[in-house]
Amino acid sequence: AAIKERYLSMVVSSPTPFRTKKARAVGIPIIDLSLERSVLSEKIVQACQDYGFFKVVNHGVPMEIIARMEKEGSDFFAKPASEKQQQAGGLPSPFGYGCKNIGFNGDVGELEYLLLHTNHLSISDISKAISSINPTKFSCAVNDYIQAVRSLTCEMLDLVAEGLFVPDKSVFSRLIGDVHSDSCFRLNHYPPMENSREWDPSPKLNANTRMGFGEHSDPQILTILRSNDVEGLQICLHDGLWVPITPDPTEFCVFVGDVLQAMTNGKFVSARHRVIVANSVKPRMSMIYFGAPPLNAWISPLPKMVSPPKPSLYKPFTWSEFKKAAYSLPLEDCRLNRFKDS
Ligand code: GA4
Repeated sequence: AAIKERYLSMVVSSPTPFRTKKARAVGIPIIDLSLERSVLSEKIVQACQDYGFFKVVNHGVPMEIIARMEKEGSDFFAKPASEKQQQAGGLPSPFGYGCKNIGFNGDVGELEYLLLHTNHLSISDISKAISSINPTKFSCAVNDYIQAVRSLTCEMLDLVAEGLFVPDKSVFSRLIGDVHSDSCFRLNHYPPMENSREWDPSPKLNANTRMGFGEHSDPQILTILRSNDVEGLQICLHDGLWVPITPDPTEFCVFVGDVLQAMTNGKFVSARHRVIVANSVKPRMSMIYFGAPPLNAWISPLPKMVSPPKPSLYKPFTWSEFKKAAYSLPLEDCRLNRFKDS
């Protein structure tokens, strides 16, 4: 009881950015995708509304596809820094290999990453850069993984449309399934603190944690994240409380992005999240698919989500316009506020 009380007082009294509470205690939804469709659509909509975030189990993505992608990712990050930089550092910005720098506005984190556009051409380009001996091994792993998570994303978006009783059931998934979709894929690698001398680390947040990836929401429609078993991900609840998400390599984490917030006229709010690297011996690695519209797609609140008591919150914008704004602003900016309807 004494420990519990101390824990609770910590939760309540620490300054806002570091107030955290265990995910189980706040009921972060874990949704079983093998459930019946009508139950599922209701659960997903509820989770998107309450948290902008949920986890899925029984998702149907073969473990073999996930494991192959994970192996390619860790093999890449195990290479010497100079090699990673040389092989994938020079690809068209913002894609390719990056280390610590996030975006173009001075944001930094304790991580290295590989950011790829999901079109076949750019994947085959990066694969050739990474391995001249066997370029198809990497591209096959990425293409198989992307194909599997894309269809999972489309399925979940159709369920969202059903749960919202939107007449056009593929209004969201069509944007991601489009051949010109601007979706991207990212591998994030957070080295353990033991390597920190080699890494010239940024100041510690406290005794043994560092900011891996600072607070932000994802600009796209829906994000699907899978990580190894190393912790670090936290999400922010609507009341400002930060919740650590227990890592589970068999599950996927799903985040509502800014575009889905706009299309649902604010019924869903994009999930603010961050990664805090703790003193682990093992690196955290996450593989993240960001489902996005084509660059020229117009985004606006769906007619079904707008009514006299709920007037349109956002003015129409193209994904290209929104993306440009996102890249011109700091990572933590609430960029949708700049697209408010007056
Ligand atoms: C967050 C989600 C994706 O990782 C990403 C990120 C992008 C980048 O790292 O290049 C951004 C960031 C993300 C949001 C605001 C802008 C763009 C860095 C940044 C400061 C690839 C994306 O699409 O937006």
